[in-house]
Amino acid sequence: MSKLICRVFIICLSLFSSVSYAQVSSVQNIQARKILSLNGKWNYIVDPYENGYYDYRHDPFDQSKTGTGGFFDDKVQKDKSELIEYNFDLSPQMNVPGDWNSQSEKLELYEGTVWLRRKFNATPEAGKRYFVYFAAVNYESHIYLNGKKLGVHKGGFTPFQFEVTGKLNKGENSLVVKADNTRKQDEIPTVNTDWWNYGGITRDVFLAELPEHYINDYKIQLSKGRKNAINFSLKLADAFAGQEITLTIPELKLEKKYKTDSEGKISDEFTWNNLNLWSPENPKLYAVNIKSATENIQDQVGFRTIEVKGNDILLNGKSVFLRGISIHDENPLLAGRLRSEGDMRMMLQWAKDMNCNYVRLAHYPHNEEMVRLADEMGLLVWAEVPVYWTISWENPATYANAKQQLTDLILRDKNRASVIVWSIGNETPLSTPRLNFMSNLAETARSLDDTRLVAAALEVHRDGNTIILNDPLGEKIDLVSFNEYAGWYWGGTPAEITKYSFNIKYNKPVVITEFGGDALGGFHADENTRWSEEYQESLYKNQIAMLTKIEALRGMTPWILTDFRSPRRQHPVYQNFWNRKGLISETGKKKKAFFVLKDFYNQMQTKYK
Ligand code: GCB
Repeated sequence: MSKLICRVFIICLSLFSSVSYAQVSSVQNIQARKILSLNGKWNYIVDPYENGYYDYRHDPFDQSKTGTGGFFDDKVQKDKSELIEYNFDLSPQMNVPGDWNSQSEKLELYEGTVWLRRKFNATPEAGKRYFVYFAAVNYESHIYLNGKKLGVHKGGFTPFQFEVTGKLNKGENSLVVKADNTRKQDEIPTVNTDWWNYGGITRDVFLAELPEHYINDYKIQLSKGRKNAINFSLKLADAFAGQEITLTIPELKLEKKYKTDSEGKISDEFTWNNLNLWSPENPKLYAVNIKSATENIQDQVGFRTIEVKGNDILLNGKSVFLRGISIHDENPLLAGRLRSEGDMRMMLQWAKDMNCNYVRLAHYPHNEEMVRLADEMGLLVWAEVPVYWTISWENPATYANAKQQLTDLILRDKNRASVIVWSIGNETPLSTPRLNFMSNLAETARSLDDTRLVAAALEVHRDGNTIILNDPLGEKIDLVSFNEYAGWYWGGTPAEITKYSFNIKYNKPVVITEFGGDALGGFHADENTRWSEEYQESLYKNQIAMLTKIEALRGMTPWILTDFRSPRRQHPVYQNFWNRKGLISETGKKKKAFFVLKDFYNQMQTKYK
């Protein structure tokens, strides 16, 4: 009994400590605000023993009442007798955004703490509010400005911000980030993944200047299933009533005026006919302008509806086949996460070259810019959180973390027409605690956004030649989506795949989230030789033959667009830390299977015209 009380106490304590630094929810559309980029060269110190964080009794310096010693002080020696055992100015530099693993050979496999520091000048003005905004830091970050702790954030792929009003120096400031990418069982993701654990500040950093009562969030999208009903809501940062807000869409000659209510909010739904709806064939984006007394925010927004009806997925009321491919946030040509618009455009263009109208941005939130590009280029998106494989289903802090990451993803991308699916996880093993955890996540997604589909990549099991999908989570989500690796991890050679048939419990659209097999680009042999392009080509042909027998098949995102780096992949000849299931090789060359999928997608395009 006392053990139980103790455990509950520890859980409460860990929940409490994760919220002890109040974090305000990230501002919508940061790029359109007044921002100073803090990207560029940051000095860094590798700290495997966390020497800059803990004293020799292993007490954190930033919680000690007496004196300091932590690296966040960013001290320099004042006189020759002073002992300071670190120095940011004399330490090496790395590019931000950028992970450390790909920027220093020594750090390729490093998982642990690295301190990063950037100096910048500021001229704070009275009456303005200031925030430091991080688009992503992997995984746990402690943020300090001028030696003062701003807060802690967990999660490697979602944005966060801390207020620094009143904390900025006029003139020089020192921003220090302790980033730690150590994998831990109770985190999201957990210890076991099949991708490179790129550590560091992997996306943009900004200093944002915002007015009093700034617009923290807004949503402008069609109401569920209604092609002529625009849903507009907005929230100021505080409960400021009577703020005048004007919404305009110049091309439509649409202008609406509002006043915020006592909670600082606006919520409206209005009819608007003759909208030119967004679709992959017509990725129409409207310039949208949201103005208050002190702000003028520009955005580009598309309008479309997405629903399921029986076995069909209806995009703007019309049945669609999702011609997709899975994508990791990694550049095969240049190690690291996608860094620039050019990188992102290259990936999405490859998908378009295969005649895709859909991408699965696996297995975690990708860059906001990637999703905006999908809007612009006309690609539907499956967006996902890293609830991957075997999570600590019974730890409430783990659940709170997963829920936060899902919430942050939905808040960030809810205005993107391209996003049609919120995925709550990938290949999670059946159990009651897992079902509770995942069902609650599904409910969270629906409560935050009732206009999109909620899904998860499920697992199947086999009975003889029957592949069975009966995961009870299937009840709670909109699509039947699953990963299956017939012809690779199980089920014989590619030639044997066609003997399988499916037994699917749910009458919902089937959108296969993964199938595939590895091929080393340029390695040619017969179709029974593992790792050859011919094996992969034959596997794709026969997978397609097998899957098209599913009557409710409405799409797929085979695994995966390009080869990607993964420390789990150790074959010295064929893998060398690469997962070779890409349809495009590490050098950017299309493998034979690329063309098999493209042919199939051409047929599907004609069929669903
Ligand atoms: C899967 C996972 C994916 C892996 C893939 C593989 O089922 O969802 O993350 O990379 O299989 O290659 O084994």
